[in-house]
Amino acid sequence: MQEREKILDNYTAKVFKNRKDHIVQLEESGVSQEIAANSRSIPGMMVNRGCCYAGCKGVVLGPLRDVVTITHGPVGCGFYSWGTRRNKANNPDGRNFIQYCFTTDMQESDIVFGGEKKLKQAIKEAVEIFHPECVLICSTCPIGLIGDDIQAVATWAQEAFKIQCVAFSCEGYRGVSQSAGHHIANNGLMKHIIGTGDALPHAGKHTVNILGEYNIGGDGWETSRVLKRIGYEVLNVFTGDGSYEGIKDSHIADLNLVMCHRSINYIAEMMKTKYGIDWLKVNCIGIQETIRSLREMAMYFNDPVITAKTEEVIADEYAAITGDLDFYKEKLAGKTAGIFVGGSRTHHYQSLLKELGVKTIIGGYEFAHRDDYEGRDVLPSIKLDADSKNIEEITVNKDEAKYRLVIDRERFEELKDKIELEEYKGMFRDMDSGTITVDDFNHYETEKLMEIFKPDIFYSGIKDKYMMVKAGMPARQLHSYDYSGPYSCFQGALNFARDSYMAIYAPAWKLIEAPWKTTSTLMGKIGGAQ
Ligand code: CFM
Repeated sequence: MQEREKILDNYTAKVFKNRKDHIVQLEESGVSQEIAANSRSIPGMMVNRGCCYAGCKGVVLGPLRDVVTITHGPVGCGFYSWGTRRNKANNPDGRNFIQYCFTTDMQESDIVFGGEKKLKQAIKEAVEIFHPECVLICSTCPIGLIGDDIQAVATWAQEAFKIQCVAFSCEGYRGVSQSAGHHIANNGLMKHIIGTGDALPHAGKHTVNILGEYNIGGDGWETSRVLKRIGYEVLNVFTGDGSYEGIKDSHIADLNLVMCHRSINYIAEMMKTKYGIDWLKVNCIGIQETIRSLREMAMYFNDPVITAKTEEVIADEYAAITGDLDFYKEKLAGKTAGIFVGGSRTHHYQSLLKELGVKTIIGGYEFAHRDDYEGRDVLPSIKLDADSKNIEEITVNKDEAKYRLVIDRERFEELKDKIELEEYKGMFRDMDSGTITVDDFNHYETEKLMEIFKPDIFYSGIKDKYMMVKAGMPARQLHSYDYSGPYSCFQGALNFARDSYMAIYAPAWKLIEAPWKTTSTLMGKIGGAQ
């Protein structure tokens, strides 16, 4: 029996029918296969997904440091999205509001009589105390159910306080996962904030935005440091350590770099249509992938000074880590890994692991779409279901005054064949035959895979991490990096190698044995005799 069948074997006919298309065992290395994705989880199954509100408020909007983001809903939603994602932010002008939790704390009576008054009061208080330039409102499930008009409240607040106020109808149930919330946040930022500034392009400089980089554990800072060394001007990071003031002028960038395709490809596409900005799919996790990304950027700009500096910085950054890295490579060679994360990282980390000599044998995403697995060329063939249609698709048009092409279209076409310009090839093409990929993985499947494959280390999330650890398997969190990081670029690769080494070689693993391995867990007598 193939490993895939072993996992599916225990399911009832109904569950089998649903799950079989979400589990793919690759037949051929480097070749994509079809997978079912972005559909409803089966009720009752312990999955690892978050909700739409989590994707909007927690992932995309939350890291903006100079806006007050108010959670309109019961206090729990605000509380659980407060500081649990390690999107670090600086405090350059004293305006870093992300350490605060702003919520309307809806009570039973507010649910019965409506919460608009309370929301207005919350905005008033936030404006009086913090004086933000912009207030964002994110609604939670009950708000959609009782029908509070948050859009009207936003319009009221703009007039009452002469600030910008944008409301996001990102109720938790809207969509099948946090992915819906990414889309809603992308739409709102595009409609109301991006491009509203009046800055002019910085002539003579190569300016870039980094999209889909949330500065977890300082990744965005490390990537920006390397880019600045080469001579790029990093205009905005979306949205890790990002700012409202900054992204208003993000339309003047020469190139958008897309790190997490899943959460932000909408903005990349819309900025292309509206302002003419090309986007390049980069991956700053792993040494070879970082080098590829930097070289492709240099090819795009085609400036001899930048090209030379790119090689110089690559050589220098690499030389600074090789000695230590060799030690970890030696220790990690031949190990195997499983990676289960959200919608991008399972792909991003495979190249780094390969460089360290670690083979990824199991992969999984919580909420990726088919294009993240199979590549963007499947986009036209993805049928929208009722859940996807529930999310607004906005159309943007060319902004005649701000539209600007940095390179001529002939060169663009030529480059498109050579580099990942406006292209994402997806995760499957970088995986080996026999590898198992699970979409919307649940606890049972994770446990079963562990049992079958027994990887040396598991890179996971918080829900599944302790399940591994209790079974005596080293696990590292790839969402929050377990208080470590950065993991991006060269120095980051070294940090990751060190953390992986420490996890696998921790002496604790030799001292523990799961109790069920040595003692019987079932006691009793057969035959009824006492
Ligand atoms: Fe993109 Fe992310 Fe991810 Fe994501 Fe996330 Fe995250 Fe993630 Mo946790 S935006 S899809 S919704 S890379 S919070 S920074 S680690 S699941 S793989």
